[in-house]
Amino acid sequence: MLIITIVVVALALATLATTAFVVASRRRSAVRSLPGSARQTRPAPAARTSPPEKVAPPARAAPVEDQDRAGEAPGASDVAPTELSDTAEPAAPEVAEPAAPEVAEPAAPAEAVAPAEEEKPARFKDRMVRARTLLGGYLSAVRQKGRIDESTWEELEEALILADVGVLATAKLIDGLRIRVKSKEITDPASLISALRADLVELLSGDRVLKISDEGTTVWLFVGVNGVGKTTTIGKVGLRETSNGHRVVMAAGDTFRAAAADQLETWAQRAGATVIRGNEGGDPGAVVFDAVQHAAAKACDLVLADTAGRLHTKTNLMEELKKVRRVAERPPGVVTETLLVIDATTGQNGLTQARQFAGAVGVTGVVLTKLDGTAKGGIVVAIAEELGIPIKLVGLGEGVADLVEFNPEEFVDALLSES
Ligand SMILES: Nc1nc2c(ncn2[C@@H]2O[C@H](COP(=O)(O)OP(=O)(O)O)[C@@H](O)[C@H]2O)c(=O)[nH]1
Ligand SMILES: [Mg+2]
Repeated sequence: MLIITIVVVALALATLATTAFVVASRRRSAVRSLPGSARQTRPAPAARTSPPEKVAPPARAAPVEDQDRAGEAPGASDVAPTELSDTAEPAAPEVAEPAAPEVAEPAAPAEAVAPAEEEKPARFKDRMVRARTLLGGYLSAVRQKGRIDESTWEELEEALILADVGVLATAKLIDGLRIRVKSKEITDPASLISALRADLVELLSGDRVLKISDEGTTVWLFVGVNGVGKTTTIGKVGLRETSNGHRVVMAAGDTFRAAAADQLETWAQRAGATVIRGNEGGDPGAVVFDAVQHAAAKACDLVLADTAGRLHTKTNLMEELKKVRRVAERPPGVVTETLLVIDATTGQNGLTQARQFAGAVGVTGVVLTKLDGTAKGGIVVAIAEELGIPIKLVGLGEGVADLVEFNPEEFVDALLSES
């Protein structure tokens, strides 16, 4: 009897232990598969990271290849918009290296080689290599989203600031688009991108004609800081204008170094133009005055006046340029254009220069050089928006055919290119 009782009690205990074990293990597996478990619901970063991949350093080194890699890089979304705006300026150093295949080809020293007729005019999309690959990822991400929400605006803002459009112009563009989305005029990402494109084209559609005076001798003054491409631009414009039937005199108003006048002479020979030069360190105003007198005496109708981006003396550059302008205006001289030459690779610095020169000498148009290769391009928008100065000519390379009339549609297409 005792034995039977012991066996029954032992069996009961064993059953209890088994039941407890099964219940406990079921609970554990239930917790693991709960939908709200913290680790599993943290969003996979893929969706949000795809556009900033464009910002990651490799994008600069190998832009074309990167198009295909968009969407891979987790963690790139950590880059905040404010940080991006700060990086807009110092982009120059790393920019020097991305010798993309398209850019390599125009780098030949045009001065000594091929005549103008043999060179095909440069195309924006082919040359704006960096700008072209900068915004593509952002725009594709905005488009693929399927709807417009707060992150859409963040992407667009980030993209425009990154492309050098500048904080003010970006805010203005975004605000305008937001109003139209609110009023349901724009309802989907594709229309939003089209509207941005149209706004940019309109903003950049200034008067691009370089004016010739009917009375007197036309003078086009070229101003800008050192190294931006003034002398090269005068050479290219001179060649273009002599081909258009004008009789051109070039004034070597950069008397800071003799080499500047020599450089101008090389271009003048090519263009069939005359150069008037003074002594090194001489008065730039006197050189321009002589050039106008010479043009009038020889029945030439156009004077292209080079100026210095720095001076020998402590005289303020802006004061000196005002003086040059006054002298150039003496009859028969008529200054119809004061063209500010800006190097597109200097980013927001270009905007600062534009403000200073515009305030001092009344700039009528901008020539934006070096838009090929490493420039981000958006500075064009910043200048047009903030100063209302039209971009008249653009340098897309060093070759003689690489100075072209600014074309807003082609430019915006290249800037907003998604391929
Ligand atoms: N890549 C590129 N280089 C340019 C362009 N325009 C000018 N340059 C180069 O910029 C350098 C400085 O030009 P220069 O005319 O001497 O500048 P300046 O000091 O303003 O007269 C030269 O090596 C030019 O060949 C352009 O549109 N693209
Ligand atoms: Mg020069």
